[in-house]
Amino acid sequence: MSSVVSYAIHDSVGVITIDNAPVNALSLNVRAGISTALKTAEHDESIAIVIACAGRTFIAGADITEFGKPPQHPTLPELLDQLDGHPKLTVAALHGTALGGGFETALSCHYRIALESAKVGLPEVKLGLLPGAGGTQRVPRLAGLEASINMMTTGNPVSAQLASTWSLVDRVVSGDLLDEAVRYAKTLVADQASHKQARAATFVLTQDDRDLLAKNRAQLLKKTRGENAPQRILSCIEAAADLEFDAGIIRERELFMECMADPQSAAMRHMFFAERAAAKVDGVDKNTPLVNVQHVGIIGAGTMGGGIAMCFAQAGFTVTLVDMSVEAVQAGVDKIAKNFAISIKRGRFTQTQVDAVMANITPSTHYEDLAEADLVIEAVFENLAIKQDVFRSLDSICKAGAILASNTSYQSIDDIASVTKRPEWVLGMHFFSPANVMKLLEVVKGAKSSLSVIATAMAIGKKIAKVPVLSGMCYGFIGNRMLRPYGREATLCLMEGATPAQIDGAMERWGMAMGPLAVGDLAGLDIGYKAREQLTDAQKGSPANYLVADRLVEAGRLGQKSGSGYYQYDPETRSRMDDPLVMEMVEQACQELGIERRPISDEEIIDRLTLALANEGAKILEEGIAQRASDIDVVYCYGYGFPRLKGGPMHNLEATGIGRGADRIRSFHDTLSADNWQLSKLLGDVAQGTSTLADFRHD
Ligand code: T1G
Repeated sequence: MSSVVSYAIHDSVGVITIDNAPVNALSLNVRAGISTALKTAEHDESIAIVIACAGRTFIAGADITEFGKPPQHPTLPELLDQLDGHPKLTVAALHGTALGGGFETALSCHYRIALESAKVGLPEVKLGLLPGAGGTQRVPRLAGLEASINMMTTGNPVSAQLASTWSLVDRVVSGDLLDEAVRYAKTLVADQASHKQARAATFVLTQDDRDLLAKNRAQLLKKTRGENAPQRILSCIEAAADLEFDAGIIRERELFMECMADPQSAAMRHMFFAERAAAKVDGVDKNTPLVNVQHVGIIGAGTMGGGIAMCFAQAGFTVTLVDMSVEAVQAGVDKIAKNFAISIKRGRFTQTQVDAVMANITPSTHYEDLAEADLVIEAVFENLAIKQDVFRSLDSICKAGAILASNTSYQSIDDIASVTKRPEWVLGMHFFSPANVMKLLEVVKGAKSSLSVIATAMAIGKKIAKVPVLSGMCYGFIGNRMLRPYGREATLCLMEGATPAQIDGAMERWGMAMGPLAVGDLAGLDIGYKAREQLTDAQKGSPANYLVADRLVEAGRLGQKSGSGYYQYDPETRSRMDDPLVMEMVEQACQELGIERRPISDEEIIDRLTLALANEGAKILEEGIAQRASDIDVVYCYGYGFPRLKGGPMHNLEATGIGRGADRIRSFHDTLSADNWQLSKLLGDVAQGTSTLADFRHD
């Protein structure tokens, strides 16, 4: 046997055990090992076969790292053909998360037994793919239409119990899985149970079913903003009804190969690995000591502080939520309870679960209650002096060895750390609003932040189900620093000839979750207004960048919260409506500034905004603020609604051609603004082929 697959007979049952850490992915040596074991079992004295896995999970899928390389035999479809046609009765023993090709392997067995804690799923759609080893043909035959649509277009795993109601799992057990599986196999043989093959089951679509498929096609196209894989999955499900099994497999393979060749899948596979790479910090390894954090203090019970408290309480931490007055902290707790009540209504939590989480939160108006906290996160008003006062107090009250973090969006971590005697224990933990929903967490290291403190913050980010990305210190860190040129170009497109609806529409049709001006209205135009009040005219740049935004705020048009900003908002539905008054303000400002408006194409809007992001991202990379280009992609996809099917601003630039991008930036430099469009050195080098974004590391 190979090192990753072993075979032995237990109590007359041949047991194939896969041991390929960390997730038993179906790499070539695993496929070859299983194939060899099946051949051996065909002729030995075993009466049945069990396929099981060592480690924390049954096979979690094909080996994604092999994608894009020439296929190596046996391919997974070849292996599953061998398994499906095996002369002996086969049983898959499932624990952990049997996913993708792993669950397809189980579906090619005659029976499936699972631990009650196990989950099964077909997450390929999250990679821009589809189950390409028979899953789209077997699941409909076993589980029917609605379960198939649910499993394959959401990609979300389901419990073994639910899978058993869909006939995808035959037995759910607790206790020793291998013992139970061997016993189950022996019972099946003794009972002369049939060699149940999914391919033999029938799957028929009624007209109502076909109407449901058509409805799902339309819904998914809108909901995913143009992802192709879900559409191809629905076509596979239709093929499962319209074609014989083998013909359906051929159709599935055709559509799977279309997915594999689709830039959307390359982008989504890039994001899969980018998210995991982001958790790795240069200089940190498994020997880096982590601070033990159980008790978390949060200063500020406002929107951000309350949302942050929810994240930690849900993850089981003890939380002390502090604000200046009983009314303020109680208002924060009430808001948290209200948010959880909505989750209960949506069926996400039970009341019992919420009660347990709420019990983790203790309100307080005394910093002294944080004396024994292991980590304190400050989430007060975005003003440096106020934050420094908070950190002075915390520094004198909190125990030695407590981490002091700021949720600041812009302030210097070094300026904050400088007022403490423990700068090594100070860093930024920048959450995104709403903090209990948005996945991104920017961990911002100060000049003196220790590696242990940084590593602890990154690990805690994962514990509270966030996607942590490390950022160095600069104004706006990674995300908000890139947002400035992005917002600048949106404003200038508005001044130079476009309308809010054209700008936002172009970006949303391109794939952004929300257009830039609508985002401004959502966040509140007064935030930028207040930030600009602290800047000199020179720092603010050309008045064209902000004149209209200032005038909107001065007219009381703060955005959604005041009912109008760049748009009018329906008070009931909060849907946005164009407002001629805005264009009057724009045209007035253009006259004052001598700007002659011109037609601007959607393509120019998209190029200016996406290249503004990528060019600033390249500068951030050159300066060592971000560790790697893919970290920047993670920031934008998880914190700013950048479409995963484009893979983030840096991946998108490479996918659409860095040479073209560099040329467009140079032309913007010459035709729009030399100041705004300085091509980053790194992009210039990469465009010449002297380095790649993926390989770049700040020395
Ligand atoms: N292939 C290769 N490496 C994988 C992998 C996979 N399928 N899944 C995980 N890894 C690596 C991951 O990069 C990380 O590496 C380490 O394992 C731990 O992962 C034909 C075509 C199973 C729920 O999409 O959802 O089958 O960073 O940090 O949080 O139809 O991994 O340590 O070097 O995520 O405990 C379908 C993807 C593939 C499942 C575990 N399967 N994986 O989560 O650990 S396509 C998937 C996951 C397919 C067939 C199709 C999760 C997990 P490193 P981790 P985790």
